[in-house]
Amino acid sequence: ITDKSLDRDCTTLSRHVLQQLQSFSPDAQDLSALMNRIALAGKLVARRMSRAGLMEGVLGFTGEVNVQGESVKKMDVYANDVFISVFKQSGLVCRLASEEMEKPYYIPENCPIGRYTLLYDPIDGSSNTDNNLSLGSIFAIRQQEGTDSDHKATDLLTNGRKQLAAGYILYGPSTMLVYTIGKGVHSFVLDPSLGEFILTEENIRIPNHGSVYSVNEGNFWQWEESIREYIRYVHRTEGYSARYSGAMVSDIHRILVQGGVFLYPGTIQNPEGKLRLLYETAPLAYLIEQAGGRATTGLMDILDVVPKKLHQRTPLIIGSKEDVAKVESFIQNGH
Ligand code: AHM
Ligand code: MG
Repeated sequence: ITDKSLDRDCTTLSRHVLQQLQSFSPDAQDLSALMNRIALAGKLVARRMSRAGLMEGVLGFTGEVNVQGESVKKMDVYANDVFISVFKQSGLVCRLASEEMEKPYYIPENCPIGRYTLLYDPIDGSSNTDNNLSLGSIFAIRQQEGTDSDHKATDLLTNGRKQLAAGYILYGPSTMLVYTIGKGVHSFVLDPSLGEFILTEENIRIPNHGSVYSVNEGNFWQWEESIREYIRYVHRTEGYSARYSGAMVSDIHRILVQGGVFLYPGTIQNPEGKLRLLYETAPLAYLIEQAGGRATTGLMDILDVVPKKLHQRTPLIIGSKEDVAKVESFIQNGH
């Protein structure tokens, strides 16, 4: 074993966050502790998923419908609660807002000093849960502004440039955590024998162009003509490959590594599309921009969108700079 590999084997997530900030300031300590908690939630979710088919009561639906009008799976509830319970013990987070909860969840005992809000999608790609396919969790951390004494959380209705940290956990053949605190994008793999996320790549850069396009083409006739025209362009241009898994964390992770573009456009019936800004599109936009890519609604950068409500949706076109620009030019100029 060389010193270098030993060093790499020892760079845990919390150490990495501290190194990024190069100081022992209170902020650095806080962010390191917060990322550590997110990692713990990821480990708990990964552990349950790894044995899901062997245990009673893990897979399938609860019978409830969430605030988005979607059927809730048992795993959605479990993962949602895991994040709440790990942050209850952290002392740092006063509020959590997620895809599965109509209103933010307050932890009153953390509120006088709790300065942070966690925004998260506990299970991204829920339809993959019962099939043993890739899933994700998406997260972002924001500073709480004001006291929010009326629990209306209006300070969350600001643009994505206010995010302090963002990233995702990918539950694939291995469990990965990819994050940014505004200083590049870094990936970690969970070593189950150590129970630690270990650094695997620092300062990941997304290629400027890639051959993958990732979109649910089943919606073809529901889209605006400009999106259909872009897809026709892809079909007649040599070298493109379609990849769409049903979990955007895994599709966007592929694009982060290999380049390309992921699209979830609006439809004529739902011009805002499906994905939600605060805990899906804005965190991923922040991360992909930090890696040198772009994320847009087609008309404006995702990070400039100011939501009117907590669960606001946005169209999403995200990935390599050149590929995103190509889609944008179809939307804005028709070619
Ligand atoms: P979810 O958080 O309820 O799972 O929804 C988000 C997911 C994305 O991961 C994925 O890209 C998309 O929804 C799939 O939706 P569709 O089946 O409409 O293509
Ligand atoms: Mg989701």
